[in-house]
Amino acid sequence: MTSRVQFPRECQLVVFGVGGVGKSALKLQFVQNHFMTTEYDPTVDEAYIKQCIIDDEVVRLNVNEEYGNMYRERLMRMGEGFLIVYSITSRASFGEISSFHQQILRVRDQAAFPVIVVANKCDLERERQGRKLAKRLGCIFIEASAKEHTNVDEVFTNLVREIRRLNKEQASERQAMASGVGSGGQDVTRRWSGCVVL
Ligand SMILES: Nc1nc2c(ncn2[C@@H]2O[C@H](COP(=O)(O)OP(=O)(O)OP(=O)(O)O)[C@@H](O)[C@H]2O)c(=O)[nH]1
Ligand SMILES: [Mg+2]
Repeated sequence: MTSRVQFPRECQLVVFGVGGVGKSALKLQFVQNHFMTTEYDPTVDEAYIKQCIIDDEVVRLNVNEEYGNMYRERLMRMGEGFLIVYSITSRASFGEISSFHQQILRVRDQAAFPVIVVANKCDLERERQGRKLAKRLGCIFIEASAKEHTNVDEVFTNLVREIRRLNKEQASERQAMASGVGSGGQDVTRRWSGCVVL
């Protein structure tokens, strides 16, 4: 009898957001469990990978961060799920969320994609306007503090769940198409995270 070793699936996640919102801090807190106290050096070529069990399934999360806007399209093409981070202390950072979201949908040519809007630095002040926007964009909304390790794991866990949910939806859609459901004059309707695409 042969036993088959199963390697965990690797999942590419990308963190977007304007400068200083805490992208590196979230990444470091999630992967290494500490809050960065010194300036993070983006030129250090280090992979940020964490193996986790989420809903009884093992996954190796590779967390990538955008520096400036170098390779933005490449990262948007590569990612299987995205964090769009703003800081509750910066209105300007909040203003850029929609633009990141639109660029992701355009680059991926999809009506929806696994995205989490993260209101970081929630240790500094309570600010709730992000919830409304995330709802409008059809994204999950989570407040986090990389400093106090609040909701850091929840951010990444929820994003992986979104990826799996969408993959399942698309697989069953493909199955339905292959078995002829939706043909013969019927409308084919695709549903993603609350959006209906005709
Ligand atoms: N109070 C507080 N400070 C934070 C938090 N997250 C990050 N910071 C601080 O915010 C500053 C910027 O954090 P970074 O993680 O470097 O932000 P970034 O988005 O990676 O910035 P760039 O890589 O320059 O675009 C640092 O001084 C962090 O210590 C948080 O949740 N709470
Ligand atoms: Mg950074």
